[in-house]
Amino acid sequence: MSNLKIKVLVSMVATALALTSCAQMAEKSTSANNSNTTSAVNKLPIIQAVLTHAPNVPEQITRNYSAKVVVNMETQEKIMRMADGVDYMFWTFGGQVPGQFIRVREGDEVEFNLSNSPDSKMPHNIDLHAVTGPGGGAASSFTAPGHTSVFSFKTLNPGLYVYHCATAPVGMHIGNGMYGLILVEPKGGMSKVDREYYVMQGDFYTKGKYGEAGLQPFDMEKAIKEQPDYVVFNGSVGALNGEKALTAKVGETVRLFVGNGGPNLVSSFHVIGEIFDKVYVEGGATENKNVQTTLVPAGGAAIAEFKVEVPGTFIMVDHSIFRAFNKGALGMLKVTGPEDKIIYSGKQADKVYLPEGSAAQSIANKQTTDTTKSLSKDEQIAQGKNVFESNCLACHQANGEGVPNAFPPLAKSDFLNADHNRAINILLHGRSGPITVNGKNFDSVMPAIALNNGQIANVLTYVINSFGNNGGQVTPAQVDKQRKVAPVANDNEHG
Ligand code: HEC
Ligand SMILES: [Cu+2]
Repeated sequence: MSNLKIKVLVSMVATALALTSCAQMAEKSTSANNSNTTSAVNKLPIIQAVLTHAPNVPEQITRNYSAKVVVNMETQEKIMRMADGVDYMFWTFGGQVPGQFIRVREGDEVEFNLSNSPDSKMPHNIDLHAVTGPGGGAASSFTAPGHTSVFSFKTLNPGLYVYHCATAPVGMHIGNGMYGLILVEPKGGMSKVDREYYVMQGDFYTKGKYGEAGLQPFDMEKAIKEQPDYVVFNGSVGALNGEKALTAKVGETVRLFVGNGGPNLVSSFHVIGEIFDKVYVEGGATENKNVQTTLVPAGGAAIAEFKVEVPGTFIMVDHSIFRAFNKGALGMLKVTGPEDKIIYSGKQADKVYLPEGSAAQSIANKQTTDTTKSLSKDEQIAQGKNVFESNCLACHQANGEGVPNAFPPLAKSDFLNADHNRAINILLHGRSGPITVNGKNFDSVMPAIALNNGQIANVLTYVINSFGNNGGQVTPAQVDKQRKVAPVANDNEHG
């Protein structure tokens, strides 16, 4: 009996489809005047969309005619890295967060094929903000695991748009990473630039606190309270750091397609040391000029363009700044090329300024429960590199070379290599006062940095195995032991 029912249904659907296509044909042939009507349904050339994973963006569109663009996308639920030692079951468009970047042209007809992986546990759909129609496509694209839905839309408005899953509970689908960007280029095209990148922010809510190791489940209560543990670019802490940093050369113009999936937070997107020459506000047609920080709404976007004039590492942040340094909303753009001392001189002088009574400042250093499972030395080095880049690089510099008269070198540091426990104590408690490193005198302040035992062990293991240092290993147990010893006021004179 159920078989019969299905057959009846199928024939009904087929009839309905036939009816619509007839209607479409009739409509098209009348509107197409006396031109060829035979292929009226499919007059547009068919193009298979090239989709890219962040931070990459598909090539700029050069054609000057409309096309039927076929997009194939698969929703996948996947355990991936959230931070070092922290995993999360992400729900994705295309297997990564954010979802694949789609690039089409104003006036195109987009045929969207949304497949839901047979391995999925949940149904998913897609709401594209570039769609004019109910739910932005959501109702027509509701797709059970192991199925494919097809719907089409015409791109009426150019701009940069967010797409996201809109299956109930919507907040949870978005909160697990189901969002991405679709760019509808205006008919006239976009100006040529040297580099284009895709950066998308999202906030995440986990049962464990920031950095707590293991597979972390989604926390609905924190999500409702809008208290994320992680705020990240491109799906994980450090996704745009170190070797994964964006790159450019001096003199080039960079265009960032910036999105914000939310689900909750609004982003104050800023690149430290750069000014956006041009911002397409909210991803629309309005151009703002000379912008320091641009607001990217949850479920919104912005296009930021700037020429890079000097070399260096430019840090991208959500300028709600605790999110950047404590929750992960920090990425990097590395610019190489010749310096321009007129545009930026570099440090010209450094004089010690220590007002009366000043001492090492301590950043709230609550001992976080250390859940780091025991790592191999190589794993420690790999994770320590990330700790270094977000906590030490700013002062001690990218290759540990330090800054003359201000920050002592960690490269080939006789001070560091002589005594690892002393270095542990510096990280635990900070340090101020005179210090001699490699024969050079320094007299400054290093604040204590809120790191847990594992992070301190990893960063020191990384440093002593890098920058020409003598090698070795620092374990979390060793750090724990030092933590329990009362801080020593100043320990630079003995080795
Ligand atoms: C805000 C700037 C700043 C940051 C961030 C910082 N340091 Fe330091 N660090 C200093 C200063 C300044 C000194 C010297 C303090 C003094 O004069 O007594 C120092 C000293 C040291 C020393 C001992 C001297 C040497 O060169 O061997 C070590 C080791 C060290 N820092 C490691 C680190 C590590 C690892 C990190 C990251 C987890 C870090 N520091 C983050 C400023 C900083
Ligand atoms: Cu979904």
